[in-house]
Parts: sequence; C-alpha cells; structure tokens
Amino acid sequence: MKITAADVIVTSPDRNFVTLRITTDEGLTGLGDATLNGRELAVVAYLREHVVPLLIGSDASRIEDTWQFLYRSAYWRRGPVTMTASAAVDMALWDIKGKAAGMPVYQLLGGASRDGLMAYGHASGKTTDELFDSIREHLDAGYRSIRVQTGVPGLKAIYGIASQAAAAGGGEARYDHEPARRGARPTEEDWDTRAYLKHLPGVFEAVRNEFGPDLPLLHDGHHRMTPIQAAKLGKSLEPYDLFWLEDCTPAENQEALRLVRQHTTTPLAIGEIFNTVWDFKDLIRDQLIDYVRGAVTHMGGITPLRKTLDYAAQYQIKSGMHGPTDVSPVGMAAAMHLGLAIHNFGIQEYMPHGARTNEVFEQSFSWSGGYLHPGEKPGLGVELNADAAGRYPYEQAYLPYNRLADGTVHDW
Ligand code: GCO
Ligand code: MG
Repeated sequence: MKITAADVIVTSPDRNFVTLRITTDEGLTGLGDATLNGRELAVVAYLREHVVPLLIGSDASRIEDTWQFLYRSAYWRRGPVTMTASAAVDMALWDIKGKAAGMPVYQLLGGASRDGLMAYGHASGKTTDELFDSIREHLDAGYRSIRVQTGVPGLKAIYGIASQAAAAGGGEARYDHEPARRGARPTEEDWDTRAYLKHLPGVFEAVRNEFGPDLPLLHDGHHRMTPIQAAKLGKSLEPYDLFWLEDCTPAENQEALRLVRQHTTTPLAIGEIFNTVWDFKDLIRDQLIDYVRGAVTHMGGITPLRKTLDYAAQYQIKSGMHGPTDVSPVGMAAAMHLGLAIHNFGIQEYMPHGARTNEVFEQSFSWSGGYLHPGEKPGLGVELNADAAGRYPYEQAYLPYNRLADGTVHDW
C-alpha cells in the first residue's frame, strides 16, 4: 500500500489547527494532528518542505520504520516542531492501518484494558463563588474529576481562568485554554508567586468544605514556581488530597522535581511540553513523578508515546495525557485509543471543542458518566470535512505571557 498524497490542511474554526491527511493507492486516507499552539506554521513548513516529499511513494503499512526513518534521517532530532510533524505522520499511518484492518486503533494496540477513560474537566473562577459555580456546572456536565484554577487577589489576568468578559457578553464562560489570542502580539498577563502561594490553600480548603472529601481535584502550576516554592505548595495542599499537582516547576529541569519530591506527598504530573522519552527518562527512572502528561501530538505520535508509557509502567507511573482544546479532535482520538489500550492509564484531560471545530472534524467518540470512549469506527474515528475547513482560514495567534510587578518577564 503506497502513499500517493500527503496534504497539510490549516484551518481555524475556533482556533488554528494543522492536520496531515495521507492518501494511499488503495484509496484509504488517514489523519494526523500537527497543531503546535502559537507556532503552527513552523510545523506546516516542516511537513510540506521536508517530510511530505519523503512520504510520497513509501509504504503506508510501515509505521515503526517510517517513524525511525524520520527521526534518524533528519540528524537534527527532537524539539517540538520536528516531533509534532512526526506525530502527525504516525497518527495518520495508524488511522490507515485501522481502516485497512477494519478495526479501531485501540484494537491494534492490544485491545481495551478498561471500559472507558476517566476524564477531568477544567473548573475556574476569578473568585471562590465563581469557582463553585464552575465546579457545579462541570459536575452537571458529567465530570467526576475536576481541575481547579482560581484568580489571585491583586492579579488582573492569570492562566487558566475562564473569561468573565465572554460570559458577561453572552459568550462561552467555559475556559478555552487561552485560545492563542488572535492578533499580532501576545497578550500580557501579570504574576506574583507569593500572593498565589498565600491564596491557593484557602481556596482548596473552601472547595473541600463545599464539595466533600471524595471528588478528585487537580491543579496546574503551569511552570511558574521555583523548586522550593513548589515544595512548599505541595506540602500546604496535602490536607486537601489532590489527585495531582501539575507542572509545578519549569519542565526543562528534571532535577527540580527531585527537590519537590523530597518535601511532599502530593502526587506530581509533568510533561505536556515534552517531546521524547529523553525528557521523561530521569523522572521515570528515579520515580520523581506520578503521571506522564505527554500528548500524542507533541511526543512524536502513538508509537513513541506508547513506549514511554510502557517504560513508566515498570515504575507504577500512569498516564495523564494532555488534552486541552489546542490538541485537535484527531490528536484527542489518538490519546483515547492509546489510553484505552495501555494498562497504566491514569486519567485523561478533556475539554469539549467548540461547535465550529466539531463541524470541521466529524468524530465518533462518546462521553458519558464521566468517561470517554473512542468508539468502534475503523482507524481513529475522525474525518475532516474539507468544505467546512476551507471556510475558516488561518489567523495569526499567540499564547499570552507573564510579567511581574517590576516588569520582569516570567513563565506563563
Ligand atoms: C493544560 C495546559 C494548557 C496549555 C496549553 C498551551 O494543562 O491543559 O497547561 O492549558 O496552556 O495547551 O497551548
Ligand atoms: Mg498544563
């Protein structure tokens, strides 16, 4: 089965998405997600200029070999752009293999290890009252695990809080993962770690008092703390029994987690910005984390992330795959198939995409009782509606960034 075409499709229904569509001489097509939020066109160029010419004429059934060829023959390996491009090829080839076999991808990965994937949703509020409303909305929508992000007194705009302006204007109150705001410059937000560390434990105490001890609660530190600050936070949140504390320190420094780990029993999750098993190696081997946050889309595809998760399994470390709305429905489907098949699944992040995105990407997953399931369609179960995609052209967009009170740039 030969690859006859590989098209890179850029569309911006609710936000920018990059999709690779591979076509074979047997008339099968496969989709891969190549979306790198805020740096989308770098992956488009990498695919169009350097990868697509290598794919034409090659054997679509050779998934492992194609992955190794793209990784090793480039010489310049790793990095978000390269690995996102490779991920798109890998996903598209798994999609094709599933369609050729007449099976959903999870069956090719060994079959289901569970009935459904427990998923967490994103509750947030500038104030505790708004946060409570948001938690109630998520519980009503079926979520049984909730990420809690709160405003901090004195700070105007921070990561993870649903836009109240949108809600007041009749728009969606749902936090949409900072949809890489459209415009020529990134929006500036403000940050103060001391104020955050002082405020957060009280918010978790209030949430526990209101919603009880059983609800699994998560929190994302989004890379903003030093190791000792993160250690302090982990310790101060222990009474509230978090499911995990995510990205408590900048992810580049694996040693930082060693210090945090020495001080707290709050479970730790990291890795949404990682690209290969090398970023996780020490964290897994030294048991410094509890959850692997890698996304299929940014970790080079199903093939390498499966290996990383199998490695993690030897240390009882579980998956917690990244699933914000900047992972496209194709990347989400890939995560669901992988999560259903592996033994060490932990939890899946899940934020529903908007109506326009669902018009472009026709999907077959289900969401019920707090659990996701990728469905039984052969392949990944997602098809791209090219007419709808064409109606939403690319728009330049950036993620926001942070400055401290004195004007210093800080991790967002
Ligand atoms: C998460 C992430 C996202 C990222 C976003 C950047 O936990 O889902 O931290 O909120 O900020 O994916 O593009
Ligand atoms: Mg995160």
